[in-house]
Amino acid sequence: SFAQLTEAISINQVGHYPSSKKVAVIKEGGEGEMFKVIESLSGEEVYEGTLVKVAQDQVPQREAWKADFSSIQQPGIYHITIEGLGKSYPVIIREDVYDEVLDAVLKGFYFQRASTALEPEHAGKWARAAGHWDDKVFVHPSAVSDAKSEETVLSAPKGWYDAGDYNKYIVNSGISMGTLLSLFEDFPGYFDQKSWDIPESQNAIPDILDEILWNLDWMERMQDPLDGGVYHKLTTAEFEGMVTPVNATAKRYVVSKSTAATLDFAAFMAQAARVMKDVEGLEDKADKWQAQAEAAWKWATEHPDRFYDQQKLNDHYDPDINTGAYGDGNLQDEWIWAACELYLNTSDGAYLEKIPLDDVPSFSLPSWSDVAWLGYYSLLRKADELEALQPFVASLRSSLSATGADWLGQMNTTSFQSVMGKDPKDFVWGSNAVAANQGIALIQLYFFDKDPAYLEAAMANLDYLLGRNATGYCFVTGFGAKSPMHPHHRISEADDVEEPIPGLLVGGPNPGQQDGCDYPSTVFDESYVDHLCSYASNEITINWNAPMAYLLGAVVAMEQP
Ligand code: 9MR
Repeated sequence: SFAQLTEAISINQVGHYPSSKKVAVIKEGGEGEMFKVIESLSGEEVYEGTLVKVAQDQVPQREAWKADFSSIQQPGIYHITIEGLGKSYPVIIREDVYDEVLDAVLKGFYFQRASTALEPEHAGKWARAAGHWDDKVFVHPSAVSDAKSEETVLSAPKGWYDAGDYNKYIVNSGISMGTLLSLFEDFPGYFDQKSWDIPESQNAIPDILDEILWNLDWMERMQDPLDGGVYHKLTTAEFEGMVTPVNATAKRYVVSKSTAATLDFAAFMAQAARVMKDVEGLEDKADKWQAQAEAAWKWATEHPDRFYDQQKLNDHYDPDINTGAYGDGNLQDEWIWAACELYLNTSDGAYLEKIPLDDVPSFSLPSWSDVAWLGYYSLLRKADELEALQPFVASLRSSLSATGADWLGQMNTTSFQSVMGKDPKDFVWGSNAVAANQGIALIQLYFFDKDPAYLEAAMANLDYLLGRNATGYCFVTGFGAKSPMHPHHRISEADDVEEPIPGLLVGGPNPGQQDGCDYPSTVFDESYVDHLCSYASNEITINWNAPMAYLLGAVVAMEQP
C-alpha cells in the first residue's frame, strides 16, 4: 500500500534508466532544504542533496523545488524523503524499466479491436465476447447521394474503436496509423523482433504490423471503390450506453464522404504501402494500398471542399448523427501530409504543387486536425533520397531546430521541468497527447542534430506523463503507484473487472472542462479528474495511445545495445 507515502514529491512512477537524468519535483518544501534518497528495503541512505527552487513559471501562486538525484545509477528501488513531508512513492531504477509499459501501451490497440472476441490467452481477465461485426453497415443518407455504388449496405469489419466510445473515425484513425507506421519506419530493427502476445504473434509478420493490419483491413473498406472517395466515419447515430461491445447493438452507418478523411486516407495508405511493400506476403496488398491512395488523392482534387460539418448534415438528413465530429475547416495540412507520402512513393512532381516549397515551413505540433508535420517528418526520414528537395529539407530542419531550442530554454522554467508546461495553451482536450507528440518532435530533432539534450527533453516529457506532473497521476492505466481507475471507457466500465484495461493513456489536464464534471482545480495543469464522467480529461483514445507508444518505443529502441 502506498497510503503512507506522500504525493507532494512527484516522480516518474514507472522509473528511470540507470544513466538517465532523474529529477523529482516538490510542490511544498522550502528553500535550502535537504532531500535524502533511501534504499527501499534496508532504509539505508544512499544520497543526500539540496532542493533547488524552480524558476517562476505560469502558475504564480505555485512554488516548486527540484531534487536531482541523477548520480544514483545503481539499479534498485528507492524513496526520496524530505523532513516534514515524508517519503515519496517508490523510485525505480532499472535497465529495462520501460519494457513492460511499452508492451502494455502497444497492446492497448489489441484491446480496442472491434469485431472479435478477446480470448483469456491474450486478454487475461479482460477477455470479452465479440461485438460490432460491422458486416452490415448502412449507408447513411448523407452518403447515399455521394455513393457511386448502388449499395445501401456494406461490410467494413475490424478496426480499432476510437476511444471510450465504439465508433470508428477515419480522420483520427489516420493520425494514429501514421504515428505507428512511423514508429516502425524509424526503428525497423527493434520492431521486427518485438512481440507482445497478440493472436498473430506466431506468424512471420512483426506484431506492430499485425496490429496495424487489423485496423487497415477496416480502413480499406471505407473507400468507395468506384470513385475513390472515403466515408468520414463508421458510427451509430448516438453514442452507445456504458455497455460491453456485445451489448452495444445499435445500427451503424457510414456517413458522408469528406475531403479530410480522403486525404488522410491517401497519406496513411501510401505510408502503409511504402512500409510494407517488402514484407513477405504483403507485396500485392502494398500495391493495392498505393492504388487506393492515388484514387483517394484524385477524388480529393475533384472534391477539395467537402468539409465535414455535422450540424449542417443534420439539417438535411435523418437520422441526426451526434457522435464525434472530427470536423476540420482547414485542409492545407492534410494536403501536405498526403502529398509528402505520395511523393516519396512516386517521385511524381505533381504532388509537390501542394507542398509550399517556397515558404519557410513553421513548425506545428501534430494533432488529428494538424497533420502537416507527419508528412514533413517523413520527408526528413528520407532526406537522403530527396536531392531535388534539399533547400526545403534544410528549412524543415532549421524550423524544427528553432522550436526545439525554444523548448529547451522554456522547460527549465516550468514547475515540472518538462516541455509540457511551457504554455497553458498546450493543455487542450487530450493534452497528454500534446506531451507525447512534443516528445516525438524532440526525437525527430535528435535524429539529425544528435544533441543529447533533445533526447533528455523527450524523456522529461515521459517523466511528466508517468507521474512528474501537477496531478500526481501516472497517466497510463495499470502503471505507477497512482494511476487512473475510472477512465471514460465503455469497455473498462462495463466489464466485471475492477481495474481498467491496462496500457491506455488518458486525455489529461484540460482546463476547458467541457464535460462539466467536478474537477479538483481550475488551474490548467491540475484540471484533471479520475472519474467516469470526465470525457474531457479522463477518456482514452487511439490517437493519444499512438504517440505514447512512439515515445516509449523510441526510448526503448534507442536504449538497445
Ligand atoms: O480528441 C478530440 C478533441 O480534440 C476535441 O476537442 C473533442 C471535441 O470535439 O473531441 C475529441 O474526440 C473525441 C471524439 O469526438 C469521439 N471519440 C472520443 C474522442 C475523445 O474524447
